[in-house]
Amino acid sequence: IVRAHRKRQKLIQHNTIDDAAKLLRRSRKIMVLTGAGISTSLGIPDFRSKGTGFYDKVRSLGYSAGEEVFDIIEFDRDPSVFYSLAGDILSDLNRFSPTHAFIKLLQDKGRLQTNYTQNIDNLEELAGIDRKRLIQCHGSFATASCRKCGDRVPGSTLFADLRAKRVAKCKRCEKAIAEQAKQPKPPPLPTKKKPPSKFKLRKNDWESSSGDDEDDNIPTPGVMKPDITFFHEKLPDTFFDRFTEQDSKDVDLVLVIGTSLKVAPVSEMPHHLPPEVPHIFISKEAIEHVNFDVQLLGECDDVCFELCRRAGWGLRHEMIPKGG
Ligand code: CNA
Repeated sequence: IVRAHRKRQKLIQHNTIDDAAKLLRRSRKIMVLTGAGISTSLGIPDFRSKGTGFYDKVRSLGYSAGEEVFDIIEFDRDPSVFYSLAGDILSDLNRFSPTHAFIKLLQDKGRLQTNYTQNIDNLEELAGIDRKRLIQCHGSFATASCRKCGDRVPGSTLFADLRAKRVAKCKRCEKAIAEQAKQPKPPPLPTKKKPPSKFKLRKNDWESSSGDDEDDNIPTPGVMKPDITFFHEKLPDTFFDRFTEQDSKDVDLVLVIGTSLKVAPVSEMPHHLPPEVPHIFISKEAIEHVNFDVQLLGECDDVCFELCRRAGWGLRHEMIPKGG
């Protein structure tokens, strides 16, 4: 569904926070599309906010673009770049924001159709969003897999390495290598001089890169990668299946919260919904490439709290920062 941005046609004349609260109250199948902005109040930086965003930090360290850190081709070439920086957006927090609580409230009221999140912090799950109503469009840090043998482990087993900026190696590969080393070595074959090879074999990315032919035979463990979707990787099938087969035809309100809506194909979703479905945008910065019926600009925790108040719903959750 990637295609050039086409502005959504605005058919409905709604534009105030009270209009938004009314839309909330009358809707039963709400699609919530979230981004990194819903977790910044917890201290997890987003990507693109000026000054505080992760991409500015990456650029200040000399990388030309933040996207490099999350590019699968770059990762397979040199995983140390990702491991030296990704700890900054890692969260093993035991709390979630009032905006997460707001989405859970919609679920409790039987109004949440689906929460499509671009976030990888897995805090929706902590907030109690039902797995059946949650699509983690870009995966999450909850699990991790070996790039060589595919072994999947809980993501938290990588956290110490991520924090220490150390590339995490696959334990299963390491075990297999150790087992192999214990096997008795076969007697040496009678030496027959190999004719010099014209071509050097292409090395597996994760094999020794010393350049010494002998070392090519030494097995090395694979590198672990959190199961987050990198640039040049495909989004999970559940994203396309649920959206095209169900939600694009069957939602009555769209809430887009805390995202710059710059990453396709998620950024294209509003254009694939019927024009009569109202769209509400809640974020700190306005965006111009999509026509929203209502744009509510500010801290999303405050806006969600106020929306609930005007809808007559109590959002009971500690404001972050406290007292905010
Ligand atoms: P982004 O491009 O960094 O945009 C975030 C948007 O949220 C910006 O426009 C901000 O103005 C806005 N914003 C920031 N804080 C707040 C706030 N407190 N209240 C309201 N608005 C706020 O990030 P996107 O999510 O649009 O981009 C998608 C990327 C970001 C995904 O691939 C994620 O994996 C990735 N990401 C996720 C996390 C996380 O999981 N917490 C953190 C950093 C990046």
